[in-house]
Amino acid sequence: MSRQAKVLNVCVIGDGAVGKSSVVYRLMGHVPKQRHDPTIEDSYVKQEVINGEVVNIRYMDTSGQDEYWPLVDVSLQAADVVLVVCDVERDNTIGKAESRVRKVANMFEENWPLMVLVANKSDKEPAADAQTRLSDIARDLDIPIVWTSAATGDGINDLKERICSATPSTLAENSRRCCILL
Ligand SMILES: Nc1nc2c(ncn2[C@@H]2O[C@H](COP(=O)(O)OP(=O)(O)OP(=O)(O)O)[C@@H](O)[C@H]2O)c(=O)[nH]1
Ligand SMILES: [Mg+2]
Repeated sequence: MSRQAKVLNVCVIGDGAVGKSSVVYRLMGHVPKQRHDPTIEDSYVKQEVINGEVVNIRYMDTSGQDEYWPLVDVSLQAADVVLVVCDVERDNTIGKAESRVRKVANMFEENWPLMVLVANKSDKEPAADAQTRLSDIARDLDIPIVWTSAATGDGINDLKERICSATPSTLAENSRRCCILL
């Protein structure tokens, strides 16, 4: 009997132009485009072997614009992992990341998905106090923080390791169908 494939749903949220799509491209093993092409909603699947098991990691890339929050909300409902991305160069995106982390924490009450604060654009000069503020948020909410640069690829392997430490909760569509042999 074949093993059932599992799906690990990873929802990527954060303010506009912080680099969500670029981080997803890197996680997919591609080099991101430099041009900013605002996302409404995209989804990509990459197969990984986690603890000897094949897992389909589904990256749900979302919009940074508040008007699309209802779409983000739907993606979040299915998430095993939530990446909350900010741009370390833009101070306001750090504050927005904090409010998004709190929003997700409230949505899930006790059963939080694995949340990771992604401090992106680490190749740039961070805003004053960015490091302290991000560390405070991560400590207050007891979530890990990973510094990344989607531009250079720095930190992407660390992020992938964090993602792969989560437990997939869904079975792949085909695996849900069962066949009974009589
Ligand atoms: N220097 C630098 N630029 C980056 C990095 N990540 C993304 N960018 C640039 O930032 C801009 C926005 O990147 P996107 O990945 O499109 O940002 P996004 O968060 O998906 O944007 P929306 O979909 O509009 O919310 C692009 O010009 C990217 O090339 C990074 O780590 N370093
Ligand atoms: Mg995008």
